[in-house]
Amino acid sequence: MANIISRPDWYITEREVTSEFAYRNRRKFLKQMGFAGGALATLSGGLSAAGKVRSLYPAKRAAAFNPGWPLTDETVATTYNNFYEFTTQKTMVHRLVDDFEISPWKVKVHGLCAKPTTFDFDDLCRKIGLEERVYRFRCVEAWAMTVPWTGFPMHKLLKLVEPKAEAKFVKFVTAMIPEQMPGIARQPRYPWPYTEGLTMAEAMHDLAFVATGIFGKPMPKQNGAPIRTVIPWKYGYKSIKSIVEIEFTKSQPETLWETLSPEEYPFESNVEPKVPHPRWSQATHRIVDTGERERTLLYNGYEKQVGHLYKK
Ligand SMILES: Nc1nc2c(c(=O)[nH]1)N[C@H]1C(S)=C(S)[C@@H](COP(=O)(O)O)O[C@H]1N2
Ligand SMILES: [Mo]
Repeated sequence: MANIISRPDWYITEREVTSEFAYRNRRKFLKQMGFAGGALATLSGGLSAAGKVRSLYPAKRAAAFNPGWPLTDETVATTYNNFYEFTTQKTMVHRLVDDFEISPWKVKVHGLCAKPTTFDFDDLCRKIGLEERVYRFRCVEAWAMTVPWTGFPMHKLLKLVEPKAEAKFVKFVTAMIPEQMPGIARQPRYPWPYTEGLTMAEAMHDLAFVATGIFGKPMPKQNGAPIRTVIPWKYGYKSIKSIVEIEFTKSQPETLWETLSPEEYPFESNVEPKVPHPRWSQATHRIVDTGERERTLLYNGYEKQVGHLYKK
């Protein structure tokens, strides 16, 4: 979704695939040379240092969410990122997150609820507890990966503050710290902070997940540390990173992408292979580490679980 006016996205994507392969070859080379450990330590920089919650990892994998899909290569999943607060160049995000401070971290949950609360991130993890779920993840740019996420179902968090009956939507807000996030100043016309939203029914669905880690470890900063959402039946941009605020609202919240381009990135944004993006097909996607093409399934394969939410 980079450069929504000046350049089609597939251009960016293909260019970055090339650099991804170049990177992987370099890694192979380093491995042959016996430097793999050092190279990986540098390249996966940005792991959360939240010491107290570290003992919660690795969390137990929930059997119902372990369908046996091959997992995406961990290095690819943590070095090929969309996080525009840092840069629009996917393979560079992980190199720009060092100054981003994620501890201590607070999440304010407020709006139409009986018990608005500002949670300390570490306390929240220990209070709710963590589990692991393997989900398919499909970006609107037609690439996909399969990731073991650690965290908890969103409803467990939302219920803590007792949402009121008038609450129809949930709005999410990402941290906006321009001194630590160099991408913000580079896109001055974007309506920062990054915001996203769900209907109440979507947010309370058991598949809607709040992730605090991946691959059995605390969330790398480039993947949205310390806390992000994962909504596996919607395009990737609905899964908002580094959340500082959650608000229950009566009316549909504005989102960054819908504000920028409503025809391309509407509020609902379910994965629907038959509904093309105005500039490309959504019928297939590329598996991000193997490069294989696959058919995209309705609701990213989660039709059985979420289809009832959208029956008209
Ligand atoms: N705050 C914020 N959240 C964000 C984004 C972003 O730029 N900023 N990019 C989105 C997009 S387009 C995708 S595909 C996913 C990518 O998540 P990943 O880097 O963990 O794969 O994050 C989403 N969440
Ligand atoms: Mo995306």
